[in-house]
This record gives sequence, C-alpha cells and structure tokens, in this order.
Amino acid sequence: MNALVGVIMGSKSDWSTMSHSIDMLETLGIAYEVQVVSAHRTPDLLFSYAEQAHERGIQVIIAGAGGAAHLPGMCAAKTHLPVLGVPVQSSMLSGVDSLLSIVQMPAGVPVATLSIGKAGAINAALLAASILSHQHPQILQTLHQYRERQTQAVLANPDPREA
Ligand code: RP5
Repeated sequence: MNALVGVIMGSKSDWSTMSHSIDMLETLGIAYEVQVVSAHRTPDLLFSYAEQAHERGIQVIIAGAGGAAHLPGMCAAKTHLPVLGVPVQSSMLSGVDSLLSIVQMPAGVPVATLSIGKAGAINAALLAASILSHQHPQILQTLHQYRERQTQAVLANPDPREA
C-alpha cells in the first residue's frame, strides 16, 4: 500500500514523541512513511521531500520538531499539501519554544498546529485521518469506530474514583 501520510521529524530525539503519531496511524490502518528530515541540518533534503511528496502519493504531512522548530513551516512553504505541526517538548523550555515556532506562521502559509508533546502527536494522526476520510471510506469507518470506542470507554466507567 502506498503511503498516504508522511511523518517527518527534525531529529531522532523526537522519536519518543512522534512514535505516538505512528502508533495511532497503525491503529487506524493508515499507510505511512517516516523519516528524520532536519530543517537546519539537512535543508536540501527538506526541500526535495516537500517538493516531491505529492507526486509520490502523500496526501498529508505530519512534521514534528522541537526548539527552533522550523521544520513544519518550511515544509509548508514548499508544498500545497496540508502540514500538521507537532511541537516536541524541549528540555530547556518545555516545548513552549517549539509551539511558538510552529504556530506563528505568516498569513498565506498555514501549518495546522497541534498541542505540545504526546497529545499533539496522537491528535496529528487523528486529524490526518479526518482529512483523508473524505476520499477514503475505510478510513472514515475506522475513525468512527475509534471515536465510538473512546466514547463507550468513558460511559462504561464514569466513577472518577475507580481506575
Ligand atoms: C530540532 O532540534 C529537533 O526537532 C529536535 O527537537 C531538536 C534537538 O535536536 P537534537 O539536538 O536532539 O538532534 O531540530
């Protein structure tokens, strides 16, 4: 199956966060590819990745980065595909630096920015599924099932004192 979602991250040190995107894509049965692409250390690779993603069949890009997190924004500058930015929780500033670096895009070049860390990585995969669901009925069905399981899990155990 050709990858529909391209997951990129600025460093292997982002993997512990971005692996949550991968786990959710696998839960939803969405074909993906994943690799390190650094805006600062491999800028030419970033440009070629973003420029060629669409013709390779990628429909959504999830880009995670921390600190001076330029990867999602520069990726969005080089492709018309939707780019979902995940701010990785940095050690020095707890990811606020990452969040502000990603979210404050100038008008005209959007990045859909998720929350810092694990929740953002999970939600990026779910948002990718939402985007893809319009053209992929199987993904729509799987997404509905995931949401229903989540709802039922809360309803089945509403007492906050119980685990
Ligand atoms: C960013 O710099 C990466 O996304 C990572 O979050 C951060 C630190 O990278 P390493 O020094 O750990 O490789 O580009």
